[in-house]
Amino acid sequence: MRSIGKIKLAIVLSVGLSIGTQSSWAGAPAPGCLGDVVPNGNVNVDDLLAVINGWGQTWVTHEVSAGNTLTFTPNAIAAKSGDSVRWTRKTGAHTATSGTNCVGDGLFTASLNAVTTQFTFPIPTDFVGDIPFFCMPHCSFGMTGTITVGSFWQDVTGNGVVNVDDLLGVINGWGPCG
Ligand SMILES: [Ca+2]
Ligand SMILES: [Cu+2]
Repeated sequence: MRSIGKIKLAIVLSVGLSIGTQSSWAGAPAPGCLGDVVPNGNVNVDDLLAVINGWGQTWVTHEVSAGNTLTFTPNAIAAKSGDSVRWTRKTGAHTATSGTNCVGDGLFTASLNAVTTQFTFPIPTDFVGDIPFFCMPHCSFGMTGTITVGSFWQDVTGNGVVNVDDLLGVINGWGPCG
């Protein structure tokens, strides 16, 4: 996509080199502040650059297997808002159950056995934080894991891909929030 490349180059050139280091991801955008990708209450060139840096990223599905070693593999999953996590039973009978200290929190629970071999959990698009999970029969043996969910605010339009729509979303929201 040479035109996209030109757009990106043009934007980078037009904003010049006066931009300092990108702000850290300190919190969520203000409600109703479309385009505040780097959440600071103001839609500006920082947000434009964040969208450009995230260009082409999409929602993805993270694969986790459950096996007779009484472990989830991997047991630490780095995901982003809107991604999915799919558990696949390799051997034995397990569950994928959200919660901590072997106590379910009601977000999800599913059997993983010879009959039901897979379960997919779509991470809510507005969720950021940790989602701990465990296997009910084997939790006391340490069969646990954690999904660490980072923000995907570069996807301004919330449709699962960072593209020109998100660039336009930032431009349309330009200026102070609220
Ligand atoms: Ca988008
Ligand atoms: Cu298990």
